[in-house]
Amino acid sequence: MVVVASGGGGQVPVVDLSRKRSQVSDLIVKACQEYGFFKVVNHGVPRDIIARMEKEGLDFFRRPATEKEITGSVTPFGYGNKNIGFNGDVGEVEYLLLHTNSLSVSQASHAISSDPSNFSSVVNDYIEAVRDLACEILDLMAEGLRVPDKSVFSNLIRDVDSDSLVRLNHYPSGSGRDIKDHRVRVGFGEHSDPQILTLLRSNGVAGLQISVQDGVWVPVPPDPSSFCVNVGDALQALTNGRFSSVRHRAMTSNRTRMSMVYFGAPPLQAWISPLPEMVTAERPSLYRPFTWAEFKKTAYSLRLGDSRLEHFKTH
Ligand code: GA4
Repeated sequence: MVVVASGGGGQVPVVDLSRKRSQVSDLIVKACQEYGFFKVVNHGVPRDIIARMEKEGLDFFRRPATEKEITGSVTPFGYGNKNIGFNGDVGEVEYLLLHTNSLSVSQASHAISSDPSNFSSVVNDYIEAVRDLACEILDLMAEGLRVPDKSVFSNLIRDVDSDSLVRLNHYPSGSGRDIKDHRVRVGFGEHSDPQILTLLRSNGVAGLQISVQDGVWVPVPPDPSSFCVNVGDALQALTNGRFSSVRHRAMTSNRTRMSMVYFGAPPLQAWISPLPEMVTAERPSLYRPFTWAEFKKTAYSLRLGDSRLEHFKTH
């Protein structure tokens, strides 16, 4: 693992997926234990698939506000502006949030694009490519953790009923006045992702920050050729706390940033509980079993920055 110094003096782990498999899996486990976050390079997602998805996103956000608002009618998925979740969280961000199942993508594409069949095929290609990458990373994690069934994590997000999402976040550049005002510079406030694994790709504009310890924010240097990988709450529970879901946030700047984020999630009815191999007499189960549906319901009843796993602790 190469640890790269970031602009702000902090460091983020970088994993080169073209290296020897056993080394890669050990480095991934180390990064997930220490940070819950790493960057992958040489990930194999074709550049044209990323570029086509980026173009669809930019074309959409460039449209007049009134046209974009109409897309909001595909609720709970569709266009959002500033409002995040349903409990009063706001940020300097507009976004498109889509479920990854192909029926959902196809339905949304009619509201989002003037060429729905092209939009669907671009989005489906992107989803398939990042899902494959997420599954590969999850298999490497299982191998590094020496879990006998190396597909134990990836099976959850490969399931046809997986509740995975894809999100395009567009952070407009702030005006000079905004930049001096710290309160309006938060694009997407501090939180952890509820799902299993998140893969984020952004354009070459800085903004993403990860929390390495309470109150210490490390900027992640922008790198459009890599993917950022976040451990989500569900993976923290599955690993009985060996991996920690990373708290992160996005800040705006004087340049427009767009990120494309895939959230790998289990099916709604799937049970999440610490894997037996992760539970020992010295390290008893930290979390009670819960279904993904139950966890999601809790997540949506709380604020963005709240800790959701707290509600599922055994003691
Ligand atoms: C954070 C990760 C994903 O973007 C998301 C977000 C969701 C939303 O924007 O609707 C949530 C947020 C996210 C966590 C807590 C709840 C749900 C907003 C919110 C206050 C789509 C997700 O799955 O959880």
